[in-house]
Amino acid sequence: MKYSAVIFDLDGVICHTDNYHYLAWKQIADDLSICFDEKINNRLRGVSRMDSLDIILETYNGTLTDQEKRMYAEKKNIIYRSLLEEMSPTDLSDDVRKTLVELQERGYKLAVGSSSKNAKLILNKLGLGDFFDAISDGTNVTRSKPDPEVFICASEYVKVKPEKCIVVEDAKAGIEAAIAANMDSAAIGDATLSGMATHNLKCLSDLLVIL
Ligand code: B16
Ligand code: MG
Repeated sequence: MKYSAVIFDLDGVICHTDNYHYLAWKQIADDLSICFDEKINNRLRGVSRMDSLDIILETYNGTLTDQEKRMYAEKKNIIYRSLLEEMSPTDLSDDVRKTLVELQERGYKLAVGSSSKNAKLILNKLGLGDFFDAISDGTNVTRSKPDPEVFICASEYVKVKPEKCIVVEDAKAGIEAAIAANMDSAAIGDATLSGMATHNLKCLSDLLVIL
């Protein structure tokens, strides 16, 4: 087998919490009278919470102290987590479920590589709390994608060399992180537009043909 491990980004690959992120950030932007739309929201894909706030503040007429920034980021997270309460195993698509199960049966190590500090909560909500061999997320890294740290950690957790890992990502920053980690990548959604990935997928089960 060319690869021994598959590292999945979470938001935009396994599930779709984009709209929850959007609704939560929108409330913060409205509080600060900042214009915020889907186009700006797209730039937040794969980007950490604090880096996302900095992008939103690009058009803010004023300055916030670090303490105020932390307060707004925490407020966004409280709104976001209350929206996540809506999630359940029915939010896992048949295509994603089928792909994960088949890859596990074929003997691949399966890991998550997500920027989110809420990754474990989301996986539990989806009924995938115990499914993956390893979870590398926003709680074990100090640097955000496009830095490769989150994927390097995932490969170390499953004890597979980077050259034998493939990353599945929906964000350009995530594909850049995979390249920096010396890993092949499969892009889905927005990330396919970057033209930088090793493979482009129309849906997750296309992986079953590539691997
Ligand atoms: P949190 P991923 C990323 O998840 C999201 O795409 C991004 O929009 C979010 O800002 C980031 O997680 C941090 O999330 O606020 O929950 O820590 O795509 O890397 O799985
Ligand atoms: Mg993503």
